[in-house]
Parts: sequence; structure tokens; C-alpha cells
Amino acid sequence: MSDDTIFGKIARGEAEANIVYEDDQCLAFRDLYPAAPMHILVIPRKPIPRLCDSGEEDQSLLGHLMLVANKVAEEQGFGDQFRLVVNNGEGAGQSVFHLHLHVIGGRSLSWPPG
Ligand code: IU
Repeated sequence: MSDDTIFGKIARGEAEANIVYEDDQCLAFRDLYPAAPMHILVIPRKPIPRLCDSGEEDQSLLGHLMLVANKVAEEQGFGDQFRLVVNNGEGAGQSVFHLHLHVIGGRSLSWPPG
């Protein structure tokens, strides 16, 4: 699968990002245009465009992304008040078509989101 997105480039080390965590399956970096005082993105190295493009074979990877989001939230001082968001598809707000989890915190968050 080819992946010309900015996140694909970051995952391959071809574009810069403020990386706060990485391992063989994923990486986490600060969002360039944060929606809250604390806003980190967790992405798989595997180029999955949208969550709906993942499958059974990705079960362990998807679980890993959530555990990394949790670890990063703890390490980066989000405390126990934060939100995970996955925008799936343009109509849901997705603008970069390489799967990513938003980890958002550092302010009070309302519900439902817009
Ligand atoms: P979205 O769910 O696809 O809309 O989220 C994309 C996020 O990627 C969004 O929060 C942007 O601020 C962020 N981002 C980034 O961190 N670096 C970039 O070069 C670009 C977008 I383009």
C-alpha cells in the first residue's frame, strides 16, 4: 500500500515531527495545530488509511495503539482526564488519510463534539 500522506512520511522518517514515543509498530507525536493544550497523535507504522480499512488482522495493532495512547497520556502529564478520538472519513472530520488516534487533554472537554 503506498502512503504519500504527511503521517506516512513522518512514520518513514521523511518528514519531521515532535515525536514523544515510538516503537516497532507505532509512533506518537505532538499535533502541529493543537485543538487543546495537550494534543498528541498516535499512528501505526502500517499505512491504514481509515479505521474502516482495518481488519481482523489488525486486532493486536489497534489494541496496541490504545495502550500507547494511555501510556503517552500518563507520561505527558494528561492525568486521568483525556479523550481519544478517531475521525473516520472526510464527513467525520478526517483530513489526513493515515489512521491516527487523537489524544486530547489539558482542558475541560464538552460532549457531544461538533
Ligand atoms: P484529522 O482527524 O485527520 O482531521 O486529524 C489530522 C490532524 O493532523 C489534525 O489535528 C492536524 O492538526 C494534524 N496535523 C499535524 O499534526 N501535522 C501536519 O502536518 C498536518 C496535520 I497537514
